[in-house]
Amino acid sequence: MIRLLLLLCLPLFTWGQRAEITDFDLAGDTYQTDDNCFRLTEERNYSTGSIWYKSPIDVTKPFSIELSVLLGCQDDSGADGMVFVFTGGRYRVGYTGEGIGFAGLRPSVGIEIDTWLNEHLNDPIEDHIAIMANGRVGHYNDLAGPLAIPNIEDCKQHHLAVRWNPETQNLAVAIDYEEVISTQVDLLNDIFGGRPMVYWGVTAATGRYHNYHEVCFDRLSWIPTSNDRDDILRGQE
Ligand SMILES: [Ca+2]
Ligand SMILES: [Ca+2]
Repeated sequence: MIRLLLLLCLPLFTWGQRAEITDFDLAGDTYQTDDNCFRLTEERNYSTGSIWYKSPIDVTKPFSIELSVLLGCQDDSGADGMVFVFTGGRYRVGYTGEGIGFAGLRPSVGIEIDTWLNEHLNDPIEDHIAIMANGRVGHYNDLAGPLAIPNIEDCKQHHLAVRWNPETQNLAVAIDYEEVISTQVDLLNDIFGGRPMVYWGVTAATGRYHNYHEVCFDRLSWIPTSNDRDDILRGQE
């Protein structure tokens, strides 16, 4: 029986590359909760944390990064959210609180999952997702969104997939295996000034209201073999 289970698991590990705890730099309040999870913020005001993959990725190649996020258990009073970030500089983080560790960070692209209404940032009243450029957290120049999503502060892990296809310049995001938002953007030239190697990470922050925020890893892949590449591109059709 165990052999059968191992055989069933094998395709997962031949498709992608599993993240290890030592592959990440931790910043702020972040700590490891078990072998594959990081807690980025605690349930207290003005907590902030981030994780950063130590090696840069190449935006001239397709990749798919899959992980799980947990945005806490408090719906009405929970804040502020998380941002999946691509950035040109290592060890840099943006403003916290309503900036969720992304505000002011450039060059960058952020996929924001925002759980707190900040009226001056033009936030929708609902939890929402947006793809934003260069640390601009006000929803005035988004690459895509903001789009309302169902309450995500539900104490549950949600699968998050970020897929990039450099041929079509499509950056797509799926939550719980459903694509929720995408944009066409020339990451290489319009965002990162022709420099293909960028860093990625996840940031979270609280302000005058709070939730805990966690990231767990399933698998990731950014140096695909030819088969992986076909899989990634097929996943974007
Ligand atoms: Ca907000
Ligand atoms: Ca909510």
